Amino acid sequence: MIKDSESGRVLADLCDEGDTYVAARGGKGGMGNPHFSSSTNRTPRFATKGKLGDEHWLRIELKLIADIGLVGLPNAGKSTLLSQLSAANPKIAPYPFTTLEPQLGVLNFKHQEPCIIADIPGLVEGAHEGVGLGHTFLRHVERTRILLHVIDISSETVSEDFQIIENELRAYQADLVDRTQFLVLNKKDLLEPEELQKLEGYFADLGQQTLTISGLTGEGIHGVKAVLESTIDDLRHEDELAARASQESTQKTLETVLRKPEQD
Ligand SMILES: Nc1nc2c(ncn2[C@@H]2O[C@H](COP(=O)(O)OP(=O)(O)OP(=O)(O)O)[C@@H](O)[C@H]2O)c(=O)[nH]1
Ligand SMILES: [Mg+2]
Repeated sequence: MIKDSESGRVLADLCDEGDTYVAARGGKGGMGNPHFSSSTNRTPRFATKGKLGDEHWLRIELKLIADIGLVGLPNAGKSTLLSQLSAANPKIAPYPFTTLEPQLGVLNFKHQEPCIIADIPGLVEGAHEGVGLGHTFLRHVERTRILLHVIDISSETVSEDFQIIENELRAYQADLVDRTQFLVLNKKDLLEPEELQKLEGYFADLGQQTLTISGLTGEGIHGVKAVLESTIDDLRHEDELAARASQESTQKTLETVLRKPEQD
């Protein structure tokens, strides 16, 4: 994304491969001496200078284009989940802020085209105001279709943990929380079945779609893949319908415009 550095106005958004944008045009070229040669002056000793080109200060932002984004508090198990879903080999360790830069993985499906998952560094309370690392990286999930909010259910403060991330997403960009989102209840191996059931009930009452897994043992990973595959299928189908509808409406507008002179 290319923005004017002073006003912040978006000048271009290069989303597709091969997209180009001329940010500053070069000045008109000068005329070299051959231009002035004539039958009487075969080797003119003068030339004209070119004009100055445009100058702008720009801000260029790189936003990863991934289909699925992993968000959550540090140490929740995001990188572990990425390593289970894809062939990516991110660093995993039992302390916060193991992941310092976004990591990408490719998720292959049985019947669908593969999709890209982005694991971003852990978010903390106040991330949208610049606390921790996360806020810098939230822009990388802006363009994802699905968010997986990974939560460590062995934490003493699960509901607060959940709320912190929800608040951060909302504070960063309100429509991030409205995105297709699944709450991944991770580390089920550390909980008794009754405790687990209670938590699942709690989040279901909040209207959350939950997926319970253990990133460590791999339990529930198949379920996550299946849900992602069918969700991606639905979203791609919606995209196709939207594209067709917009094509039809352009066609109709064109037809109306073309028919108008006849009526006049
Ligand atoms: N018992 C258990 N431990 C897990 C599970 N998933 C992840 N862990 C452990 O939790 C710790 C943190 O995992 P990571 O995948 O590095 O967590 P993260 O969310 O990527 O952390 P940051 O990169 O710091 O944000 C590691 O020690 C993992 O082995 C799980 O399902 N069960
Ligand atoms: Mg990590």
